Amino acid sequence: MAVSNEILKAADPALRGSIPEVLADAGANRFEEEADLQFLKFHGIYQQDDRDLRRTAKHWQFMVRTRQPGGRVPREQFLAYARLARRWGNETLRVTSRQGFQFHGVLKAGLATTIREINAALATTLAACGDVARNVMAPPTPATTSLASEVQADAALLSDALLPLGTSYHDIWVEGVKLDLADAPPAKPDPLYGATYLPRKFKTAFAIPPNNDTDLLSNCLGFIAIADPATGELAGYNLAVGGGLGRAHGNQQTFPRLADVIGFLSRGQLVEVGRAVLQIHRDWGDRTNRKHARLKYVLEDHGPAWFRAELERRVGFTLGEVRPWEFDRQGDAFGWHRQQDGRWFLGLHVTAGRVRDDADGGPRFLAALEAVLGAHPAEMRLTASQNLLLADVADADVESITTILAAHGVAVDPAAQASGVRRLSMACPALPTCGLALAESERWLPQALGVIEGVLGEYGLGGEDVVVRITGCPNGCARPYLAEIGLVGKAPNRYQLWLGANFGGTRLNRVWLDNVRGEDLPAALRPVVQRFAFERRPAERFGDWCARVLWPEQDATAAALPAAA
Ligand code: SRM
Ligand code: SF4
Repeated sequence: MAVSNEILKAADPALRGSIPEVLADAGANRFEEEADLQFLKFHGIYQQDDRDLRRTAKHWQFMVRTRQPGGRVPREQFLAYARLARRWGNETLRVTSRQGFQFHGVLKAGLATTIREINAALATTLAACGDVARNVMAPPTPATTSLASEVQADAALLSDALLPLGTSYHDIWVEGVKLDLADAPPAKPDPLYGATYLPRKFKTAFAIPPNNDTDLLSNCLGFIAIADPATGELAGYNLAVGGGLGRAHGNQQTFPRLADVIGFLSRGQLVEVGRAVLQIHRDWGDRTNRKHARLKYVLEDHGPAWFRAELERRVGFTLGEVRPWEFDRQGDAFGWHRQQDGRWFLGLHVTAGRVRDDADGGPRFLAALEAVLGAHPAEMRLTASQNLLLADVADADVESITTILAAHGVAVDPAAQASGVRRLSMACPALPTCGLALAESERWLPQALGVIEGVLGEYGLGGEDVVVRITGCPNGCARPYLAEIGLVGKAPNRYQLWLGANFGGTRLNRVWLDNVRGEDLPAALRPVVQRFAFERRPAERFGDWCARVLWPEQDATAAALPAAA
């Protein structure tokens, strides 16, 4: 039996519901119809309430998510976002784990203006959420290899090619509220998605080996850039399909899964292959059970060989065999670096992605970025690890930017920005905005990292880089299952402790302890950190040691690379 989301989409393929009327009703502070709440997601909007204030009354507000292919945010766009966050949001902008921005705390009175002005800044929130292809991720670091700009261009091309066209987004948010629905164009099935869109969300990423800075294998669709060994030019991509991390506590039918790498394609085949993979999800995804509806379960149920044959049948050509590739690292570049074109870029760590002005005398990050981009031509780029870069900076501007940042309490030297553990960390928003949060995440992150650094320090591992990621529930929005230490919320102040993913993002971690109270985290970590300190091989990372020693039945080396189909 189709689940209710399927019935709602089928009944109104334009995804309009009564959104225009509720928007026009100044007396309404929220949407009440289930159809509206679901359709808003396709428009990049979530209705939320402030969970800190729930005991008194529900304080309705909205989260708005932008779509930034490859994490690119032109200067004028950022300045518009900052103005909107100050005027209509909670005066923060949040860099997401998929290289987008989120506004939190937007009241209904400001919702239409916020979305209209985001579009006026030549950005969109369309398809930032919902059962469609989400923001396409790509390595944001400017030209550290000759492939970087071509991969960025391909990500933008594919992002456009995967956008839904048939929704009422532009009618409602860009052209203005239409009250007379009789005037609205008749709903036509979307040319790519059909009438009922996808069974579930669909995620795409690019990466350039050996740096897996987009956690490529956790995506439904992934393109691993392959350079021609003779020329160094971009030859094409290895195709990865069927990754995904979301799971539910106590439901063994749900699990994190890494993508299978099933073939090689040329750049010219990119759009056709991308659209065909999306349509396999559309046609084969399980529409009867949203917990089993992601593309990863199609791969799990039918296997990579079946998938490749189905894909080749649809596109009418054969994929090449998988070319050699290896991911051995992740992470962003911090501090000032030269670009290949001679200009500069600056990598800045943002704790849990939250760009804000600290009210207690800490860094005024939002104001700093407004001042820098107000005065200097530079492009902002968001990273998949919730950090940001300022790119394309001229020689002459480096000193002035450094000075402006310092005046706002923002350091540029990597070590002064944050410790290695902190720079690699991520946390999802969780409380108070996320309606699905079971435990704190973003707000607990600084304290939890302090605890972890303290335990590392006790065993002489003070300078050790360990990837720590926290989420407030098992959905896995900060990709905790690809962390060396993952903490996954179970209940208030209670977390599962996952250990043992690798630094290249090619091996998932496993549950080590199921129910750790926040204050018991040091005691939970000490035994493993102590053994690691004494037993590690030279230069062995914490995650690799955990996989080798805690789960000896699993061959950590073999598991590190997904098999070709
Ligand atoms: Fe997520 C739902 C935040 C990346 C898996 N995610 C949500 C919602 C919208 C909660 C809800 O449904 O009510 C969260 C909004 C919280 C808030 O207050 O802002 C939310 N997800 C986020 C962000 C902002 C987390 C972050 O720390 O940055 C990320 C936005 C990315 C973007 O710009 O598009 C975000 N979410 C992810 C990722 C990581 C990724 O995609 O690389 C995952 C795991 C990968 C995956 O999809 O498998 C992820 N989010 C989920 C799931 C579980 C999906 C599943 O297959 O089970 C949900 C719940 C759902 O869809 O039902 C969810
Ligand atoms: Fe919310 Fe869970 Fe995602 Fe965190 S992981 S933002 S708690 S859905």
